[in-house]
Amino acid sequence: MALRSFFRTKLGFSGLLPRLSPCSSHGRVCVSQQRNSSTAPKIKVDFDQNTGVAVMHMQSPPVNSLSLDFLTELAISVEKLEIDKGCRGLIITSNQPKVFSAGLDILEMYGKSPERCGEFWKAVQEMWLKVYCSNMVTIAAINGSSPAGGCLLAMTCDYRIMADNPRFTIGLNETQLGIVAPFWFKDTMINTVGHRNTELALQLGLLYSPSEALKVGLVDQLVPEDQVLTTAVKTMTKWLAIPEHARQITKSMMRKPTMDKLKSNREADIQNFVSFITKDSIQKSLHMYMEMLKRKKA
Ligand code: CO8
Repeated sequence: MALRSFFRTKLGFSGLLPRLSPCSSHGRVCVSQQRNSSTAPKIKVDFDQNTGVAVMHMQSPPVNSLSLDFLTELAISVEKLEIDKGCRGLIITSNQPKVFSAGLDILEMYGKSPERCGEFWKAVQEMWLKVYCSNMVTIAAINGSSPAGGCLLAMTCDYRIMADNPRFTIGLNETQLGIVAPFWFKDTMINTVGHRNTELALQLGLLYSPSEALKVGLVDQLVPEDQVLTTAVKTMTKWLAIPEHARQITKSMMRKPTMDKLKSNREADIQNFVSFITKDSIQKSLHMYMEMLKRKKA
């Protein structure tokens, strides 16, 4: 079955082309919707057949925010690599300066219909399931800031290497936007940094500097900015030297309960998200947050 129709029929994706909602009255929103509707590939994959390692470059300007199109492209790229038996390792990195990923595209959650919000959330779930449950070794080469969904994407990998630049931050800052990280974001973080650190991080919406992130175990290694990718490639060699079957079973044993929890609650989780995000008070918080981002820039 062609991959595109596989995604449409098995996963319920509606295809790669964006479905744009009518432009909101806020000029800024319209501009960014145009940005999201760009047909340029948002993901570039370099696969080295000799080493069995693929490097996935996120290249969605300006900040690799995870829009519906972006998430769909990412999930399809991971799926393609997953079914290629020659591919054993995946490194995820960014081609955007200073930013790994700004997390979920806020414009996908603002002023959208419940149907569109549901479609978006399904794609967020799909991205997480594809990467968290991958049989491949996955390494996040975090060469810039990585808030919220960007942090989730990094935590979904097996190992995290971050650029040692104090201007970069990483964390699940959802409460700062007036929203609540869903249970599987929380579970992924608990599995990474433990219960107490997660409680502090989530309630306070903490964004950690690289050294703080290393201290709590949110990232595994810090290296100079220009060595993030080369270190990821070297680290991958070590991981790939472990007997593959044993490593894969071990990974599955560690992650399956978390994965099963979402798998058996997907529809309810989508409904929760839609009813939460479309509330007037939450829409207002998102609007204020976007205004704050704009003011910060001015
Ligand atoms: N979505 C959409 N647009 C964004 C986002 C985003 N997440 N982040 C930044 N942008 C836009 C900015 O508004 C700006 O737009 P414009 O050029 O039109 O003014 C452009 O990208 C560039 O942004 P900056 O000037 O701020 O770029 P910097 O390089 O100075 O900073 C940062 C980059 C650090 C990434 C900064 O942009 C930032 O902090 N962004 C916000 C990140 C954030 O808080 N993301 C949270 C998203 S929510 C999420 O991921 C999980 C939600 C879970 C939902 C659960 C509900 C139940």
